[in-house]
Amino acid sequence: MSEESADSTLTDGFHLVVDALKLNGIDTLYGVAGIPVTDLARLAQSEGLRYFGFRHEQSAGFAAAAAGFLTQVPGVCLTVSAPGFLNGMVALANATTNCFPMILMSGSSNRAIVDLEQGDYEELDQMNAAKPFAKAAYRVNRPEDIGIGIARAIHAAVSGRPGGVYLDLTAAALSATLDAETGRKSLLKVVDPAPRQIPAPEAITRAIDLLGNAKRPLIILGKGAAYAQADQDIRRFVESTGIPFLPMSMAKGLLPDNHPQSAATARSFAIGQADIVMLIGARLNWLLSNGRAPLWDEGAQLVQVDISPIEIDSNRPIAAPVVGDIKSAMAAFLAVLKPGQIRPSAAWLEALAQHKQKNIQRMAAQLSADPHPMNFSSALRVVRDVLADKRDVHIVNEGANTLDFARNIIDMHEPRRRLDSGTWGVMGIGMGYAIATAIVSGKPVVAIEGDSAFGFSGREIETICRYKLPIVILVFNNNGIYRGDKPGTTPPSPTGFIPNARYDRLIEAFGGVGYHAEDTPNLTKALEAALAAGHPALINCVIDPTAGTESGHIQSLNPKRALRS
Ligand code: ADP
Ligand code: TZD
Ligand code: MG
Repeated sequence: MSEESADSTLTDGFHLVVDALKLNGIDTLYGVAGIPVTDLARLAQSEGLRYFGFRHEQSAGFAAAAAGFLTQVPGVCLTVSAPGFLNGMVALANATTNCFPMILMSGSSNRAIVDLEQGDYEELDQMNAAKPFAKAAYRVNRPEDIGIGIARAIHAAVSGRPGGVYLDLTAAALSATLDAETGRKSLLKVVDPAPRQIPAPEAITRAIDLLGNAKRPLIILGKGAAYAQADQDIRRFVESTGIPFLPMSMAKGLLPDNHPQSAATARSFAIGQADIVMLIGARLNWLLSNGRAPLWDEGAQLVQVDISPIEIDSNRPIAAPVVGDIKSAMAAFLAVLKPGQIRPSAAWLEALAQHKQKNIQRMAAQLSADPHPMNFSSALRVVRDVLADKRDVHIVNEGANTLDFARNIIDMHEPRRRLDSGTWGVMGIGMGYAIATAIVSGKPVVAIEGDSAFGFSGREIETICRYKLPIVILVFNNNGIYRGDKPGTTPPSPTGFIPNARYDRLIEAFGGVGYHAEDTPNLTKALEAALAAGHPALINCVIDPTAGTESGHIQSLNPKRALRS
């Protein structure tokens, strides 16, 4: 029960929301204030919750989603009605797509008017608009239902496959009063919101038997494995079986990228040649070529460890499904695994080692070049080297070439230190993810951003400066989307921006420190200085506009005109 209403015999919807969140250990809100939730944000703050006010709801929502991924507690985003709600919806849909737990809580207008479409201020049937994009959507119409509404939202967000949940808070319910004692009794503290889902023992045996027959086994770790926080057991399983592993981008660091069993530098070879592949918290979606040839051997057999039973057989047959939560599943594997039961063949390990060696040498040549202006490899080599001994630094990464090169060049050594565009390949997560990561971890964050990608959430540099967060933004400025090599044409090219823009000057408007780096020595100096200072900083990193490729590494997904005019 909040201070203000402690002596009174009445409470209201605003107080009940805050009390329900506190009761359930939710201590942070990310949002944009306005009718009808301003008082909710203010009250939350005065009641000891942390409230982070953003400049756009999409970034606030992305922040909530990132916080959910990092902590397993749903991140909560607070927005106003109709347009504010819709601005937050991209983040909610993205959270659902990425299996991140978050709750989008929006105030909504007068139900009687909205439902007859009579034209209320910010009128929209938000709950129904949210449904197709959310794991669940609920509406609270009465103050006495707030406790249940928040409990249901928490359960839905974190149980089973995590996702985004919409909670509609009508203005009437927020401002309605209720007897304080009745209100207190209406609140509930959820018990075991993400219950363990222990896989069936026969599923574990089936998977181990299959892996025991493998000559060329491979483990693919996805961001579900990172989310599950089963770091020790995953590492123990990988190391005790000796199976080579590949991390998906956000699973990098679950085992260090320089681990001898990492097959990341021989990715296509490893996937193409493996006879049995074990997926742990990774879907066979486009990021894994849907499990199809030519990347995959159609004859390979699969083990899939996933919490969602309907993920199994989604793209190709899974010979050994293990449905359960990854923490329980890995513990179960380790409990029954006998020494030497699974043993990759020496020929397989040797072939992988040779491929790795070849690819590492090829990459080394690219990485050692120091062209002027910088290209993606040379600039990222600087970032890699500066971060080499700073393992607490978290990375956020978006763009096309900027994403693809950084994912490969920057090694991760700790779990959940890298967040990126994820399953949708969405641009705009940058500042929201960086802000939440800095808040949740209390550690420095380096956001490696394409210049286009940065533009989607760049307005949040004011937010970063306002909260004095230790975030260093690197804008890889190549004058455009993918590449900006046709400057000054009229009309401007669909992918080109104003050439040689000085993004570093933007952050200076808000008291942050801007750096302009045209070569590798200056980039090294700027990044070292920015990290040492621990203040908000933006480094405008000049990249050769001809260096990138259209669509980065996924050019094959870009349809081309069949007919040339
Ligand atoms: P990536 O993009 O890294 O390949 P995906 O997002 O495609 O990863 O896959 C993540 C998978 O992890 C989803 O299928 C999801 O159901 C699953 N998952 C999420 N959390 C857990 C968990 N705690 N236990 C088991 N599976 C999980
Ligand atoms: N809008 C949204 C929300 N997401 C998207 N992915 C896109 C548009 C399309 N898109 C990409 O897929 S990558 C990209 C866009 C606009 C930007 C690439 O340019 P960049 O990176 O400057 O960020 P590089 O390093 O120049 O390739
Ligand atoms: Mg660019």
